[in-house]
Amino acid sequence: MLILHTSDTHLGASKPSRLRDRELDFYEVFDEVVEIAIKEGVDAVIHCGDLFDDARPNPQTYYYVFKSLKKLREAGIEFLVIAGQHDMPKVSALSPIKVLEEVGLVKALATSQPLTHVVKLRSGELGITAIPYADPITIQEYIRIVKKPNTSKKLLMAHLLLKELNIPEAHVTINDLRVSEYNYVALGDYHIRYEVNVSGTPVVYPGATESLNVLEGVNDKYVALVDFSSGGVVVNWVKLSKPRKWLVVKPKDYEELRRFLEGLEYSKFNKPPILHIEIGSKEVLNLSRKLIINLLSSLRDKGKILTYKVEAPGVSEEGDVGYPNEEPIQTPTLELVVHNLIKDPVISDYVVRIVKGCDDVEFIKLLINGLINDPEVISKLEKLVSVK
Ligand SMILES: [Mn+2]
Repeated sequence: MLILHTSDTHLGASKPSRLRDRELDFYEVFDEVVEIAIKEGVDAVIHCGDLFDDARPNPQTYYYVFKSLKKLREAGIEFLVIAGQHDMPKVSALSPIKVLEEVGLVKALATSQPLTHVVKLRSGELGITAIPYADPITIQEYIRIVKKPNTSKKLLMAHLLLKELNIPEAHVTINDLRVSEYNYVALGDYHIRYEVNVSGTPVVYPGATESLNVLEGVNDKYVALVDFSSGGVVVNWVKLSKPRKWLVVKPKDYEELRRFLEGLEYSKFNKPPILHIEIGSKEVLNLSRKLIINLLSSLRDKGKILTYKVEAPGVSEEGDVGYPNEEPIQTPTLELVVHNLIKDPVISDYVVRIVKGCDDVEFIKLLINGLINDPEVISKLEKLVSVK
């Protein structure tokens, strides 16, 4: 029995700078994971949470997820998933994972409660204890109440942070997980690859498949192939080729940066990389800011790099040279377009509400009253029609 373990794909994310190319990066890498699963002929893909970046994915995100998962379904490969915090709506609403389950593309093993499953796969039965994301106290309660499966092959899937990672918001220790009761412990939530073996049981975070920030960006990305065929469980790592590279450069001044960028072999990257520059000092940055930005934006415009960020010690990110286009792009709303066209706030509000197909009785009353009692409204509307 062969299983592909992945997690934290954050589909729909577009960091940094809300770049369209970045959003596509995440889908492209997810599709690579699917292709690897098909090529390796795995029985199932297990996803340990944060499949989506947002609990309300946009149609484009669903489009790409459907497209990739359909390939798995056609190949007869199960996609088993638990919810991470990003897959969980803040208010009472459906997890997007449930949508995928309804159309037959995934098996949602745990979206709000821990559950124990026996999944029938091509090579036999696999028992899975599935624990979705929760706060540390709830996770500890989940671990206490959830039953281990009564099968020969046992897997624990959870979206949580181990205290052994030395990060502040950790949930539990490896000991709390009762690792020895399972053949393999599949984890998600930590974005960097991590593996320990606890008396024969691998405890594994495959890490995120694309990078959400520069700290993750400097690491290679992997999925784990988990082989249950032999006596013990064997983990083989497959390095992903699609993730975009981030380069961290620490030049002392402009000249050093220029020389470095001149000597860089851009063709060796699979995609134009993201540059993260930490210049020697605040003074150097202030002195040569214009030169630096000119150099970088020219590289970006030529398509040699995707985007860049410049920092200096002691210079906070706010108000400094951030990624260009970091400001959210204002999408032209209907209200904005109509208002710019008509200028008159009252009339443009009427028009917007009529265009949107208003069934608000109060508004219709207001509109009729306006038409009857305010001759100016009629004359404005008449002018509008005759001019346009
Ligand atoms: Mn995550």
